[in-house]
Amino acid sequence: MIVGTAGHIDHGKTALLQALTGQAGDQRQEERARGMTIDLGYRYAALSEGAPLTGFIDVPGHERFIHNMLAGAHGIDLVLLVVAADDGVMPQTREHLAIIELLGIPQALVAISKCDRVEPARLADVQVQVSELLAPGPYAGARQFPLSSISGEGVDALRQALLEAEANVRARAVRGGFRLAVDRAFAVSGAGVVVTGTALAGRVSAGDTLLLGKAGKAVRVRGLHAQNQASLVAEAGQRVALNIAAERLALEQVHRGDWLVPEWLHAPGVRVDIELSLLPGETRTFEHFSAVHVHLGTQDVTARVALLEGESLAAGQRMFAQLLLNAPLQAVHGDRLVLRDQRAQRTLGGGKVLDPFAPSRQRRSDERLRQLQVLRDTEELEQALPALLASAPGGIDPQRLERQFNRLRETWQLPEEVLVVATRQGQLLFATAKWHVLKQQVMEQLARFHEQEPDQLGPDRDRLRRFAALPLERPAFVSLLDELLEDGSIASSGPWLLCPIIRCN
Ligand SMILES: Nc1nc2c(ncn2[C@@H]2O[C@H](COP(=O)(O)OP(=O)(O)O)[C@@H](O)[C@H]2O)c(=O)[nH]1
Ligand SMILES: [Mg+2]
Repeated sequence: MIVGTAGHIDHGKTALLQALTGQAGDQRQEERARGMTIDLGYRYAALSEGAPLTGFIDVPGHERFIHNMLAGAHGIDLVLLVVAADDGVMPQTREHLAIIELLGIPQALVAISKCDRVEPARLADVQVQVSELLAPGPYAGARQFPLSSISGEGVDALRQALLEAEANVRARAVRGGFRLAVDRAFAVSGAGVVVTGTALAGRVSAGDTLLLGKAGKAVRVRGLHAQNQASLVAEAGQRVALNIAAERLALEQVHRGDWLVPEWLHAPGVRVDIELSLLPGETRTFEHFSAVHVHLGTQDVTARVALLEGESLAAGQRMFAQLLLNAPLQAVHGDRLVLRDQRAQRTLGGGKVLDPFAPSRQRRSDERLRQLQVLRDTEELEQALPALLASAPGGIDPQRLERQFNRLRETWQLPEEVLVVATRQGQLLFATAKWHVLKQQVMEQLARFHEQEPDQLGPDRDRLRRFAALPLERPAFVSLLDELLEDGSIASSGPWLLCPIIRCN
């Protein structure tokens, strides 16, 4: 389990982790000396004897919080929101909370710190304040633990709650392809380049080959650490350090923000459709085509936002939107992202990735918006597919879906109503019923052609394709004709296509 801390500066985040783990605050000097196990800002401790190692993220400062939160958020299972009993809820408490809500971190617990400094009546007030703060969001009713990190009072109750959470942590998506968002890279003498990050999906083993960054340089995993311990495999939800090697791989070629993914998953895109939520506290409405910073994993990319359902978005509202990115983003369906203003100083809102390979044309069409609704409302490829196909008249490329959902073909359980059509340019998926309708339409159009052009033997393929004006790319159209020719529904004479006499008249 990975636990992140959040809360206003000086409210006692670091002191609390010290009380929970028994480990002293800033260990960075020491960590630096330990080679590959270096993981700045993280500490690992068992919450009780024999419990697995829990990773705690604690970074000093507000800006660093934001950046680390954005970077590590996918791996965080639980947030400890720390509110000091004397100050109560402060501006950074609100902003941190807004960010963890946007990022979709599954659970939160609240520590009311510095209880040794206040009277019981004040503590009660702050607890009410916190309840009200959380009430409208996903953490409504989150448990609160009044405590003092100095005297240790109340810390054990929180520890117990963390141990319970540890036991219930959701099983992560280990089935997809491995995804690591690189947050640091450094050289270790004797080993070479080491990168650290949180594994967002899948599993990696020593010896695997992965592609690095947008250029997709192939690197081999020579060795790895998971949750700060040497290991042969690491999987989603763990903090990972990978020792990577490739011909002429220099440290300068590896950057924070790079991804490591298997070859089949490597497909950075510059148009990403999302569901955008504007923070409730935003004072200005968000205008179509505003410039923003997009944070996803450890990536920070500037972009413009095309609103798809209107010209502006008011505080607290949601809308489908398309990110027009200035650099490619390696995203998959369901990823959470955060948008900050043009100067990357203020959090505006966030979103959920729906389609990392969004179309540039017809992006606001009814059909497209229907697809986006399906993508918003379903998590699983299998659930989404029939509805996606219903609004994809030209079929869908399965390789695209593999990357969009981070699911290799062999793991799919295709619903019966889905048809796999082989074309000269690879496979396409269609709704079985739609494919039959398309065949009917081609036959009708061919009959109409004969009516209109009685002097001609028939059209050739391309002429029929133009004449029929079906929403099919040429390879799919050719496959469709081949099926019709094969079962005798249409006939041919040289390049000319014709209706068999009996059927046409
Ligand atoms: N009396 C008291 N002081 C605390 C408590 N927790 C933290 N502090 C003090 O508050 C200050 C800020 O704490 P720190 O953990 O650095 O806050 P952070 O910025 O949220 O990490 C330090 O001087 C701590 O000793 C507490 O429960 N009781
Ligand atoms: Mg601190």
